Amino acid sequence: MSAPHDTQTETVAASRRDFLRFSALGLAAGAAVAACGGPGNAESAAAPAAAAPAAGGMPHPDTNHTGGTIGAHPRTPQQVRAAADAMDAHHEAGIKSFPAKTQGKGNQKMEPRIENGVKVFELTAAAQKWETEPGKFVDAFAYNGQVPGPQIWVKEGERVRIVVKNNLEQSTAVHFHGVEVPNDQDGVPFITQPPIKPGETYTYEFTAPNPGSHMYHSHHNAAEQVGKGLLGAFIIEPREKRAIENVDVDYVMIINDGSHGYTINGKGFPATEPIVAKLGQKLRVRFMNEGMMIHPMHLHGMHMTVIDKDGWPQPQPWKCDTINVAPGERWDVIVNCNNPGTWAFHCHILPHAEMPNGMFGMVTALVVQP
Ligand SMILES: [Cu+2]
Repeated sequence: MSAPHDTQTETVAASRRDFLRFSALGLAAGAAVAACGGPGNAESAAAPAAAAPAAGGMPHPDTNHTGGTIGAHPRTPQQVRAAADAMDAHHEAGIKSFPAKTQGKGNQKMEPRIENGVKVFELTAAAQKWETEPGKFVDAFAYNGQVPGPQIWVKEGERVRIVVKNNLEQSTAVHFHGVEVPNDQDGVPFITQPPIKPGETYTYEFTAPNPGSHMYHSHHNAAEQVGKGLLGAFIIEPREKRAIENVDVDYVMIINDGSHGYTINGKGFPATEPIVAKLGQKLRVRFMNEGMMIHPMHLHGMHMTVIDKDGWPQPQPWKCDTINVAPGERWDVIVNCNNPGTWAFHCHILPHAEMPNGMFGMVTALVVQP
């Protein structure tokens, strides 16, 4: 993960300065937070920038986050309390700013154009800036201005055409991951097609085959292109749904870990999007990993019932509260939202989710409204 860390050097340095500044304020700052810890307090309102999560940022060597002693100089109980309060203030500010506003929203369902009974989707790949968390703009490659690209939904047996315009300054191609297309539609340059050169347009067409939660992504210079955002959900609905698929909320959760850091649907906490359901509703989560690492996704408060792997029904649904999603995998789970409250929902590789400055990266929440 050296690349994401490098891009965040400035953020880490800024957070460190802020942290030290908070520490210098000592008990006064801590007392202020404690005294007005309600939703509207000034610390929280001012804090999102200060709390900018420092992905991978390690504690300053002079800053003892564990509450112990540094070298030969034991700290007074007041100093220990002040340091704890300063750390807690960062954590609290991050949580209170969730869901934080950022520019751009990816993973939005795309409406096709119908031409002679064919569902036509147009994708344009282009470079742009993308705000992953408040104030953090990264270099992105986006389909139609979105990271992840727009969701494509079709039904099993439908004729589908995908028209891809390449506005990048490098060649690209689109692979339909998990979709059992004819060989010449598989989107791998020099194996099944020539690369789509800068400025060119290329058309894919096939009949939607095996149903399930699939993906589309670049298959050219993919570590860079997919890491920067050339990816999206490609969902083929079955001709006939199983009873267990009748849900109230259907949510696509795409995780990634390239040059944008640890993201859920293109954003890092606190800019991630909460999933909202009402008490008693059924939620389907379609996990998709477009990154290069495994991410064990863990839901608090309720279990998940796993129904599909890579779009294929499991021999029998099975239960868990943590599902390991490896690169390229899709797992579909059902959650019976029977426990009201706001529940943390995060990757359980903890350096992908929580550090001394608070939660960041692959963290969101399931909100079950009473
Ligand atoms: Cu992870």
